[in-house]
Amino acid sequence: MRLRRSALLLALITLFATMLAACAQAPTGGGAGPAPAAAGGLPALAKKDTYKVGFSQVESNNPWRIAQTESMKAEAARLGYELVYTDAAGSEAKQIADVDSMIAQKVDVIFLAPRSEKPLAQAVLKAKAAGIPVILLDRNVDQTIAQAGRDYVTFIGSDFIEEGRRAAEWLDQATGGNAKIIQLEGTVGASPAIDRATGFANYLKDKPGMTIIASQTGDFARDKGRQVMETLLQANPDVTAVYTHNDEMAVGAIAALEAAGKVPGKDVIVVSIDGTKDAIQAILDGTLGATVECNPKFGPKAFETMLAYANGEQLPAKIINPDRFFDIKNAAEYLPEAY
Ligand code: GYE
Repeated sequence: MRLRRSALLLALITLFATMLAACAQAPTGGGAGPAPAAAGGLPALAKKDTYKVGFSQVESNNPWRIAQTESMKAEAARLGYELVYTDAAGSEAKQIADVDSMIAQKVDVIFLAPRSEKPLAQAVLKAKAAGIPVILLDRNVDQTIAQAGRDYVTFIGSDFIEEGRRAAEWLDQATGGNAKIIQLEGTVGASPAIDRATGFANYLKDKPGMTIIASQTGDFARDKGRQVMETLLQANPDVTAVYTHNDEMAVGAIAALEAAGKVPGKDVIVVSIDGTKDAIQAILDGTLGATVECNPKFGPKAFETMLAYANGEQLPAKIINPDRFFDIKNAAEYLPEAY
């Protein structure tokens, strides 16, 4: 008798647990509550005919960003998806608020181009808690706070350490292994700024003739780059090379060099990263030596990755875009394609 009663109790408990689990896994088509969890604790993405997709952009003050936004918008339009687009105008606080608003609008997925590694990692965690999967575009977040496969789906972008290494290798060859270098860094705390500095410095470790004599942030911006270069030039008139973390700062640095009576490309060799139209033109003009490509045309890859996730495919922690390299040998050929 006692045995039968405990068996009945067990059956009841099992039934109740099954019902609870079924509730937790119920599809949330009406937007009621967070989506079910996929493997690894990530929010799942339902398979649907159409999606409401968020894209949180960092800023729009440079051609790289504009090309990326255009590519995202074009692909969303081609697929017939609704795109909720925000521009943080270079503010971390605004970008965090932008992600909050996307959560409130119950987008299906968020594409996030995080301004810097740490503050935006918190935004990733908030989206996860709300049951919205995040795919990082072009910049990564701090891995001690948020991780691919656990807190966000994946990162799509370039190998920034390799970009920095390639810039250093070219500069080493172009200067015969002898250079006094000024480095203009990207946005403080942004993964491409951190990694491009690392890749460059690592290459120079066993190059005693190559020294970084000054290094400061120009916030990935043209005019900031020009101003910082102007100041650094006064303290370091013996500079013979400039490494900038993006092309906008290279264009700014070239203007500052010219204003100071230097001849960029002769007195001072400049190397950069991105591949914008202005940079390619500067290569043709002889003022910029070379630029390592960093491809901004993310649209097709971003949405393809999102659909692969909805299909339950296993995705790597990083999806790396292949980057080309531009110098005087191929600049003219690439110019019509540049943005
Ligand atoms: O190089 C720069 C942009 O995060 C990879 O950010 C991107 C960088 C790119 O502002 O021009």
